[in-house]
Amino acid sequence: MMNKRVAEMFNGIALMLQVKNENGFKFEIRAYQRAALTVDSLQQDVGEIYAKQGLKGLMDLPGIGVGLAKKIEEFAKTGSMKKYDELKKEYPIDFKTLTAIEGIGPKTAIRLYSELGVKNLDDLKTAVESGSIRKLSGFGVKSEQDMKEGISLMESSKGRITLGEALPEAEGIIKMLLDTGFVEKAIISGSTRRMRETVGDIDILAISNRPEKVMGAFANFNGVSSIIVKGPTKTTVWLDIGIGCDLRVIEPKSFGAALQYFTGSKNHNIKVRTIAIKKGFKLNEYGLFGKNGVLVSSLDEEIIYRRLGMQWMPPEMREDRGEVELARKNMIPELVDYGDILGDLHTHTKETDGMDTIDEMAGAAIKKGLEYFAATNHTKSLKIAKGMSETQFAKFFKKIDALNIELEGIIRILKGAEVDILKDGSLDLDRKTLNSMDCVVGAVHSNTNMSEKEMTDRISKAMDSGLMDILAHPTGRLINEREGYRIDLDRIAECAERNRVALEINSYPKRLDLNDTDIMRASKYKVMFAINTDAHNTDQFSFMRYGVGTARRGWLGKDRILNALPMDKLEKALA
Ligand code: DGT
Ligand code: CA
Ligand code: CA
Repeated sequence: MMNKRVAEMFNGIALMLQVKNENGFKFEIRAYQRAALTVDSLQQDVGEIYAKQGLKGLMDLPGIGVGLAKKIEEFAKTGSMKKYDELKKEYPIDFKTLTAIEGIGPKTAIRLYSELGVKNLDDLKTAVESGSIRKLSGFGVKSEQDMKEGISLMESSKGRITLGEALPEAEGIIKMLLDTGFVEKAIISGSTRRMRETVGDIDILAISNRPEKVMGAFANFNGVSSIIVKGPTKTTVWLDIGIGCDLRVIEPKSFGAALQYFTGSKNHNIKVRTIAIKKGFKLNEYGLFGKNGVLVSSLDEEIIYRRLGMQWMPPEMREDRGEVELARKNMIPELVDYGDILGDLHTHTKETDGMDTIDEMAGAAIKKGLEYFAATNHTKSLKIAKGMSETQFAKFFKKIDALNIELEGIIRILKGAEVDILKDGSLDLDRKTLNSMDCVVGAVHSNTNMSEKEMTDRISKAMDSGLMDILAHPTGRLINEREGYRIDLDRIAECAERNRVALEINSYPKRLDLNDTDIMRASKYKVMFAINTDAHNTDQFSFMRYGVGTARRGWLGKDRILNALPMDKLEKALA
């Protein structure tokens, strides 16, 4: 899949144009940014779209005009983009790595380059260590310390990418393998199958009687940057997206055993194998064997678990967090399923920092089969996102009213906001405006550097207003980028229960907030959860599965999910 590299180049071009001339290129910069977002969240490979449908197919994508389509074509044909290469000569800076560090935006990256000669992470580390950051005007010891923490967070996460990057890539590989015609079955295992929030490497299992052909096709896949080991039963490659991928060709008869083994997690497997040994069995990737090495079962995962006296359990639960004990007592809960979600209660439009109009978002939501979705734009204090005032919301809601009449019986658009929870715990819009909404999503975006008590008080006060329906991304963490702000989750969940505020499971791949362990903890309270995409364009409605996977990893059932309710019941719950 080449989406990642294309998106990176578009973003890179936008960044460098921004630096080149702060006031010019505005339109062009926005076009590149929008295209990067589109390509990045696309689940299908742009290379494949181009191969099948040419420039026309590319131009059907949101935000891709003829000029940008030609850039993608150029990349598909040559593996590079002239415009990007030219700009890069002027700014030989590793923007991608540097701007991923908390507190460094493109402008700071340029200043670090022009004033200190910082081009990459190594240079930055040297600059931080030598104390030269604090000497720049506008910087101090504090900002230098923040950068240092940002660097160490980034280094500790090195080598793992988000599920939102890994899963589409793994699916692309599966499709390519099946398309060769030499593969009978191909399936994702490992952490990707468990829907873990980050993935260290992708693990794929295939059944084929032409393994050498399969390995050949795999090694030639367009997302592969190098081949690490190539053999007839196992091949390991390095992918352009920055992680490795193991492909194993296995015997058809050991499919179930291999799937169980390579799905993991390692800790889950260790626990299951210990039980097998206690019962006089031997369990490995080839099968479950009895006393004299007699095969008991190997074809089917479910039967293997059953022979061990356990219920089958969803891969998302296999982390050795008590699921084995439950399975032995036949008490595996029924988890919310990927098809159970009927709506989305947190999305953005062009009026603020979204990329698409409310009409376009409605069209995409209909395509996804949603019964309803809430348009929840940012509020006035959040200036960088063009947050809206009371009057702007009133005007925007008239548009929604009109659209709802047009779309009656097809989809329902709920009027809402992602309202800022200000420093003192008050909400960023007046009571009258908030009361006019169907769905009020509260969120912290500013002054995040508070003590745990202060932050918990602040959020609790906002929920106590009685005006909020959902608390968005409760911890504010960004995977591989920044830690969440400090909160007392027990107090927050208790307060949410009291005020009937749902806690969000934000599906944005970088967020997944609340995460699996937080969900387990919060679900001890009688609180509902809302699994939302936080979509900023039409494609991002597809993020929903990452949130559902996270909810399943937190053992949630459908009855705990607000947006698994049909419209009539949801309306009552929100009222
Ligand atoms: P990752 O790649 O770090 O995101 O996490 P996984 O879980 O995909 O780990 P990986 O790729 O090292 O191994 C895939 C699965 O293979 C793992 O979940 C369980 C199984 N496995 C690997 N090593 C061992 C082991 O030493 N013992 C057992 N019982 N299973 C193992
Ligand atoms: Ca793996
Ligand atoms: Ca692996």
